[in-house]
Amino acid sequence: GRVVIATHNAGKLREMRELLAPFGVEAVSASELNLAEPEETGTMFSENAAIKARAATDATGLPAFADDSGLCVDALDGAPGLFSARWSGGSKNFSAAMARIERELATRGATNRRAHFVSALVLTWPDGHEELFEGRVFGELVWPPRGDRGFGYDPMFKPDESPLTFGELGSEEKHGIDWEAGRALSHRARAFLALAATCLRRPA
Ligand code: ITT
Repeated sequence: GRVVIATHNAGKLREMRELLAPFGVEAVSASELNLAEPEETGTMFSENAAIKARAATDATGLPAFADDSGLCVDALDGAPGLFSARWSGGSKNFSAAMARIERELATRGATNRRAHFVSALVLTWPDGHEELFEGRVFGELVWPPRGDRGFGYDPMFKPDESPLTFGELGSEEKHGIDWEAGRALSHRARAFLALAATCLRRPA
């Protein structure tokens, strides 16, 4: 059947489509359906993902996936975290958001450049049932940013598993999915791997 991908973020939508593709589900996005964006009032990634997915299911009567994600910087006490999209301002300027991270690290005289991405993936069903899957990836912040292949904060984040930033990796490498080994690289691919393990048939 059809599912809604409840996002208005083009980079995220592309990745979620790629991650769903092997399962042969027909996916339509919240932007294609002109669905309103609900207010993200939660205090945790999982709450905001549930708000977005449930709003899409309520509006369409279809199952819906939503991802709420962010970059958490250790030396900034986890910021921008839940506010990762909001740090880019209304114009979604991630060069400015990355520069702000670098500036705040400098202001604090921080030498610790550890950070991680989080993805909370919620699947809601018309019968009220919902499921939550999470993925995380740990790494280092680089400066200046490198690569233009990803979106958001990708050019500034280098996962521990690779010498390249997410901005330098192609999306196959960023997902880094190995079905046989049950491994993935990105936070989002790790969340989808957890989902695949429980409620979807593994791709052939
Ligand atoms: P939707 O709510 O419509 O899905 P959004 O951009 O507002 O879109 P979030 O509230 O989850 O999504 O914000 C997460 C932000 O964190 C997002 O805008 C990106 O800038 C950043 N982010 C999340 N995953 C990322 C990734 O894989 N690579 C780079 N940046 C990422």
